Amino acid sequence: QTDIQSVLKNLGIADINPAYSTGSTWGAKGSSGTLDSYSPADGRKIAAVQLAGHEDYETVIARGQTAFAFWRGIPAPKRGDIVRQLGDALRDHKQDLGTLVSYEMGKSLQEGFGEVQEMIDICDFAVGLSRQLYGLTMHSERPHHRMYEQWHPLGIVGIISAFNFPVAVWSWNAALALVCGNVCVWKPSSKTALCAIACQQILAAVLKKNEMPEGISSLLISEELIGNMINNDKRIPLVSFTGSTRVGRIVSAAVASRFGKSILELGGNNAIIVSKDADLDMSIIGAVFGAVGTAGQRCTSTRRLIIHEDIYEDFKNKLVKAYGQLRIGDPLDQNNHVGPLIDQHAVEMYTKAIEKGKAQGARYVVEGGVLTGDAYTSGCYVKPCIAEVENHFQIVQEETFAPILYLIKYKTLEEAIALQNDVPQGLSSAIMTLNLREAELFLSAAGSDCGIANVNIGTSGAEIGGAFGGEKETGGGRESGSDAWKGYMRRQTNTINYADTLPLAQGIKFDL
Ligand code: UN1
Repeated sequence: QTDIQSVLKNLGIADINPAYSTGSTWGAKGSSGTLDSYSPADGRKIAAVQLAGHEDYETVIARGQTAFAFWRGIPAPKRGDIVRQLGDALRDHKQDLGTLVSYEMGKSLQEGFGEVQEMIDICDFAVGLSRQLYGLTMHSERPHHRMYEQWHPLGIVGIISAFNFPVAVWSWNAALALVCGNVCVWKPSSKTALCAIACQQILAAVLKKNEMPEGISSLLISEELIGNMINNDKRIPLVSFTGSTRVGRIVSAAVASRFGKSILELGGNNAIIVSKDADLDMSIIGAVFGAVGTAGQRCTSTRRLIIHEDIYEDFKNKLVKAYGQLRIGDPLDQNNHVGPLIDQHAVEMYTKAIEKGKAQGARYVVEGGVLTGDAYTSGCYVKPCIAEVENHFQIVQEETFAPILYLIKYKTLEEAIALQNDVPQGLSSAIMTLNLREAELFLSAAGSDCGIANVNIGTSGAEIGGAFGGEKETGGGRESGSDAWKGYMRRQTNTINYADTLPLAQGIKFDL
């Protein structure tokens, strides 16, 4: 039994239940009610947190604006040093923060620690980046002219994150935004408010130690109100949103209508193609972890397996056997593979998806169901299940955030790639094959249409070093590694004339 109160105490948040924070200042002036945070692991209430209102929001934005004027003047490597210290603080708090993630969100303890590790990794990445943020130099067509480009910060970056990665997604955005010279305003999922308060507390302590002003990193606890305010606020030039395609569509339209920038990380409908030339044992591990890890609540969770007809029956039997060995229960108990869904609403969506699937022709080879009994009193535990389907079934075209895995049979790789691409979403994809021709075709322009395409690795568990995100209804945004930092800055092209005449571009003559 984990003593969650001492975890909260170790994280310094046992007595904090604010509506907002601008750093070391926590408050709730214009609070619009309270919200209880429950653990899906045992159904217990962890704490009550206040919800931010208009007045809180205005306080946060005003401090953010003042802080930006200061922060953008700090040299990027110095900003990087503060992010380095954040990484160090996260190393110190990995045990407690990972435990809180596991308890409040419901993912396994190993995955909770993994999430904190992703935070540490992105801090390391951002520290290096803080001495780069490179622009290019170009050759001017005019004599004695120099042309180059430089990157400037944007201002306040709004981060709206989801419950499923309650701490890592914030850090991918915040670590990059901060080294780029922006300040951050975070509206986390109200389902994982305590994880957010813990992160804010850790960063606030680092900022305070460095005598930084309030407003460099702010937090607003809210259900929908604050998200809408952020989306429509001209003072927030960039909104990074992680969540459903349905809400993403609203965010995208609101931000675009005021010519703001957005980074959208929306739904996935990720498939693994299992070739007849695959290493089947490896494929089973990749497929099962992808489908049941985080109880199927990752954007990158494996939702579909597209399996070659020659090995279909064999692979299906192996899968059914593997599912028989899954242990479902308390995510903090490291003997269990699968924890609960986030809440009972999620359980309802899971149950409905199974019913809809059956009505549309899905044949379940591993039956689902809600678990009951002493170990499952929260009512959030469900059985991972597997169904044989056709790709065009409406339910298969949708992302259900639950451990439901669909099996589809194929004959040729071209057909498999077409099936893999034939969904509205385009986040992650994978092929299991030892055949070089197949692997390369899958990665070619005629292959996967997703933002992430893997060979002999499942669809989930991306490293932070690469750009993370996807195409089509996944939203097109990129976060994390590679040059995703450019999304957090504005590019400026500069031309400098050191001649004693003023030649015009394109050879235009203009004499006075
Ligand atoms: C998400 O589900 O929102 O690739 C992000 C992965 C993780 C990130 C998932 N690194 O599964």
